[in-house]
Amino acid sequence: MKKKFLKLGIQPLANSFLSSISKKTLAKEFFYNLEVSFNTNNYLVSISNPVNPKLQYTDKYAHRASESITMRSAFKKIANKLNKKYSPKIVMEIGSNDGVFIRNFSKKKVLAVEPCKNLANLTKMKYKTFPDFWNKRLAKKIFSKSKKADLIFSANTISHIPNLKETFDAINLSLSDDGVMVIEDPSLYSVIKNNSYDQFYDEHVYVFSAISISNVVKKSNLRLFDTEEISTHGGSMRYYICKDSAKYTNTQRVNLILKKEKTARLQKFSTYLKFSKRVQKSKKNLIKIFKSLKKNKKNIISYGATYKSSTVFNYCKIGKKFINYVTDTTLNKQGKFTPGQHIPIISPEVGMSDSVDYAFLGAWNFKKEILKKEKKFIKRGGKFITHVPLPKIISK
Ligand code: JHZ
Repeated sequence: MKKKFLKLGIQPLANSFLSSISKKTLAKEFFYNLEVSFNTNNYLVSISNPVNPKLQYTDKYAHRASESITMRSAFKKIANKLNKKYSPKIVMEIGSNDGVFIRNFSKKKVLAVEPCKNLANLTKMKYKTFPDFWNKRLAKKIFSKSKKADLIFSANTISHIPNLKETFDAINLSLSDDGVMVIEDPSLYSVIKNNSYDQFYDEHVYVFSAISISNVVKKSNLRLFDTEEISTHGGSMRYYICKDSAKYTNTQRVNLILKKEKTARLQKFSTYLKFSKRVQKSKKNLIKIFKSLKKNKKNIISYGATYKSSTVFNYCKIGKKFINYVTDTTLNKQGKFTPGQHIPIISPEVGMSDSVDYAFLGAWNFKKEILKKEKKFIKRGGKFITHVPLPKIISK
């Protein structure tokens, strides 16, 4: 049974960066009600009313996974590690984005799946790229009895696909007998611990735990045999999955993670009700910070036009009254307006000017990288605001 525990209000699609704020464009902006539920049967946490993926993964997809040094080096590291560990002959990535992971493999090994046509166009010249949604139909088109994948990788994508049974059945069709699937997604443990409610937006249909992933893959005759806690995106988990009959024995790490999640009571509905209360408090306190800074006539901007910050701004109703503009390094976000609140997005080169007093960390998950980059801003007295784990001004 699915039980609702969090209401994040009326929200736009997090990828719907607007090219203009004319009446005509605004009239077409799509909104939905963002609520989050807990399934008491398999312990999955999901948004209650997923949006049609065809509205989300269009040829105007803005996010470029290679935009941060942190992610470029994280993908390089895991690609090399998996290559060494499994020596795969065929590697497939589901949700290959701009190719930041596959670029670490020789092109003859790689198959890429990417439904956003503008992104698929970025890799198709070099890598065999399927501009399509991942499902059984596509798996049957790519693979056959004699052709299977030894390694399937998917970062920040499986959590975006509403039909998990279809997704993992398609994985079972595609993996070789001892093939391995590796998934990375933000971890529920971190979201609960950090009060990072902004990990919920239309694209994050699920925020997984090892407990829920292990339950879900079983239904497709697959097995979670290893896990790794990783620091990307504010705390993620890497799941290693194989066929039931594959040679891998379950590692001690899986048992320890499952135990850790149970100790954190991720299998109990009461945990989510408490989280929901903390989220409401976080909203109140963040608004308080913005109001008091504005009262003192401070110039506030936001740093990183993240999908996550779309949830924060629309839930807390933080708009142009508080934030002058948002800076982002992604070229195709610059010159546009944020979803819902319609705050202009500009380049950091122009935006990080001397008039800025405070910058909200929309990309709080890259805090370390950003603080290192913005030494000049900090030196002249500029300060960052964050809401994770609690709303506060970062003084150092
Ligand atoms: P970042 C997107 O979410 C959408 P977002 C998606 N659904 C998902 O799951 C995650 O990615 C993985 C900019 N930036 O990665 C670049 C700077 O401007 O936190 C990006 O636009 N300056 C697929 O958007 C954004 O911030 C910088 O110095 O929540 C970061 O987006 C740095 C480091 C980043 O994901």
